[in-house]
Amino acid sequence: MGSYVRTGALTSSSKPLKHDQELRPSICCLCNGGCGIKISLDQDGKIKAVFGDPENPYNKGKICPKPMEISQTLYGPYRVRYPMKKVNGTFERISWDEALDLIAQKYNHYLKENGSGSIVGITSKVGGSYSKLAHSIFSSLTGLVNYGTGPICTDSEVNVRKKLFGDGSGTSPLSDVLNSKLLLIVGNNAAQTKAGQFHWITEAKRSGTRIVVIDTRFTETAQAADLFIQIRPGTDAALGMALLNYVIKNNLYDPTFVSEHTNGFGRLAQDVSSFTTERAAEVTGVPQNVIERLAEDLATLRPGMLFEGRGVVCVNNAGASIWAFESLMAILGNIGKPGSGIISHINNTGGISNLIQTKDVMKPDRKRSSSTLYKDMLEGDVKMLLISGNPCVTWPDSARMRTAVKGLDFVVSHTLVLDDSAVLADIVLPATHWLEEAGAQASVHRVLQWKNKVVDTLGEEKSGGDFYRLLAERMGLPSSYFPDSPEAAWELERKYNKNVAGISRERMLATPGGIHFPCSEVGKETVRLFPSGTFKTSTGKVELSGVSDAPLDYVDTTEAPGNMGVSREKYPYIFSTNKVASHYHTECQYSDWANEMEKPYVEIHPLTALEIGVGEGDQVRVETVAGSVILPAKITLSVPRGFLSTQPYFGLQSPYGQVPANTLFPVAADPIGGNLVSKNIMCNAKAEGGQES
Ligand SMILES: Nc1nc2c(c(=O)[nH]1)N[C@H]1C(S)=C(S)[C@@H](COP(=O)(O)OP(=O)(O)OC[C@H]3O[C@@H](n4cnc5c(=O)[nH]c(N)nc54)[C@H](O)[C@@H]3O)O[C@H]1N2
Ligand SMILES: Nc1nc2c(c(=O)[nH]1)N[C@H]1C(S)=C(S)[C@@H](COP(=O)(O)OP(=O)(O)OC[C@H]3O[C@@H](n4cnc5c(=O)[nH]c(N)nc54)[C@H](O)[C@@H]3O)O[C@H]1N2
Ligand code: SF4
Ligand SMILES: [Mo]
Repeated sequence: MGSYVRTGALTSSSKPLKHDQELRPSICCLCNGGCGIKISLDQDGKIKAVFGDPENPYNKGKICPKPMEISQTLYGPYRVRYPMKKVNGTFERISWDEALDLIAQKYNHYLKENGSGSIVGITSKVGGSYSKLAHSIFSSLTGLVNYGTGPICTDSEVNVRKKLFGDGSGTSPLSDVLNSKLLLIVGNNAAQTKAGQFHWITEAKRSGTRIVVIDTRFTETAQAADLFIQIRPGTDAALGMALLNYVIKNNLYDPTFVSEHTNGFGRLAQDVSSFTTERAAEVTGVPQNVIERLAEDLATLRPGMLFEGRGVVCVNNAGASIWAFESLMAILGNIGKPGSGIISHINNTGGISNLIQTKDVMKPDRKRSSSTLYKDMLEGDVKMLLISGNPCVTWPDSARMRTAVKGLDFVVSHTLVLDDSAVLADIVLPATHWLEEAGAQASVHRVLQWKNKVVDTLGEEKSGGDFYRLLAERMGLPSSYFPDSPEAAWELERKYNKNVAGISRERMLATPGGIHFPCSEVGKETVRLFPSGTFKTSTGKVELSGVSDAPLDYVDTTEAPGNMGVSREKYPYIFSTNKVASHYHTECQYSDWANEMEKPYVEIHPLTALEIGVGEGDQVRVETVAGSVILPAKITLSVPRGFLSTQPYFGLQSPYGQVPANTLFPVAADPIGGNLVSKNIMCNAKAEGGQES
């Protein structure tokens, strides 16, 4: 049996758990790791223990603590169990019928009076494949413009990759690292953020793959690497450009791949030509010989793979970093072959097309960027908001987001818990948890696995699949488009999304680990993209210079959006955010176990702590142009001097009553990729209640 975690504490009367056939198999849906889990229930049908599924070829019985922690979210006091309406500032229980009638009436009213653009969805956590499909049908019928996790998680990598390769997905499964000679991990702490799947990286290392980690912090992933490169915050593009320049100048690239499968090599070479390793060493703080050795290793240790994370994607110069590192992989010929390519957290299987007849499609009458959304909410252009996710904590400038949401005419939150965003809603609807909804789940291995429903709901929770269908019915929309079960939804998805047409539920269930997508018909799985060297760009080639009209260039983080024009005297430090193994965004903070392992704190270098006069555990006030938060200090040598980092997900409604860390981030977007910035902002730090720094 693999790892397991037991819900109740052991007592003297505890009997060993029976590992019998009553264990229910499912797939963990938290971090896109796709770990196989097995769940044992007590006589009330509640989760008693969660085991890693040893038969699952991807996690091989391993799991992290999070799937167990969420059992406390499921049954805890924060869980929303029935629909509620805010009356004079307090929530009152209402029926689903009343809630749906009211939402349908308001929706139709704003559609008619203010147009489809007056209604917006911030729906990053809409549910599993059943709910996602219903949400997408509903959006087509109503012209609803949604903001998913794109602006706060993946936009920059998707947009840059689309321009380079014609497809925004990662090209290769994580499991391919076993075929690789070198794995370059940039701004990604997989040991904590794909913990149940991290064994692929340690196994690869044992079998000879060289593991290189580039991070600003000495992370758990860095500790497992052959080489850790500690880089100054926000300078990755400079390193990537110097690696390109060195590889090109010394003819270390793959000339056949470049001539047959790429365009724009000459311009790329020109763009990076002044970026010597010497100059990059000055900018990044990485010694010149380390940069040159890395370039040589990348050239000799082929095939090689790249695994980027939020440390390069959610920053204000993300586009240039991703462009540099991914084109570096391309010119080395590290695409399409076993053990090569780009591993990504993204698990998008593509959308449906042609399901809705043209006469029923409503085109959105307005579109806005994620940055202009704030202004349009504050100025009254947006009237109504549908939330599933927690934007008042997870989007930048939390205070401004909160004010914007509060000021809207009508807000609906479909949610698991009464979080910082849900408390501001007019109507709160109870959502099913992923353990309460079946569906197909995609993972970092580019596979789809069928996730069984494991537990029944205890209240009146409904999935997004049911909610959007019922709402469409009430609104008088053609509701026959909607499937009425996860199984029916998947059949419909297969009919209208060719990427998954060959992947039936039965095949997923019969194949441990699931089926690689895209798979247009049985037997046509795609383990990694572009095996024939034909790309999805209009030319069929990698467009090395096609990412932007402007040349590939390095802009220092302190001069990029969000930090541009900010006084270095007033804000001398850099503030960032990072995830930790025991917490998953909003979902785990309601668990005592998670909180026992990790509480909010800010990592700070001993010399910086000395400079501002704080000791371990003392309160630190961090200030930026956007706002200020107070956090206890964790003094550690793992962060560079002048750099502070905290976990991003705690909110005022969490057990800590913590002002969200995103209060510190102004709304600023990476100009090339479009991601909103959630790392590397200039800040000041002081001892709270102590002397001025
Ligand atoms: N500063 C900073 N900000 C960040 C990050 C960072 O590193 N630093 N990380 C960013 C990243 S990578 C991401 S992905 C985002 C995450 O941002 P969000 O997606 O907004 O975050 P979550 O906290 O996961 O959203 C959880 C809420 O969704 C609801 N929910 C969960 N499951 C379901 C469901 O199945 N159905 C419905 N209807 N509701 C559900 C829960 O009730 C919960 O309150 O945050 C981003 N924000
Ligand atoms: N435990 C846990 N796991 C998760 C999640 C979670 O909330 N908790 N969320 C899931 C989601 S939605 C996502 S998107 C993934 C994200 O997974 P990761 O990308 O691993 O997440 P982060 O911790 O946000 O950022 C990774 C690293 O970037 C580093 N970093 C910050 N600034 C820079 C920089 O300028 N340069 C470089 N090179 N590094 C920098 C940070 O120190 C951090 O170690 O994790 C998923 N897994
Ligand atoms: S590593 Fe990710 S998928 Fe695996 S158990 Fe942990 S949260 Fe779930
Ligand atoms: Mo994310």
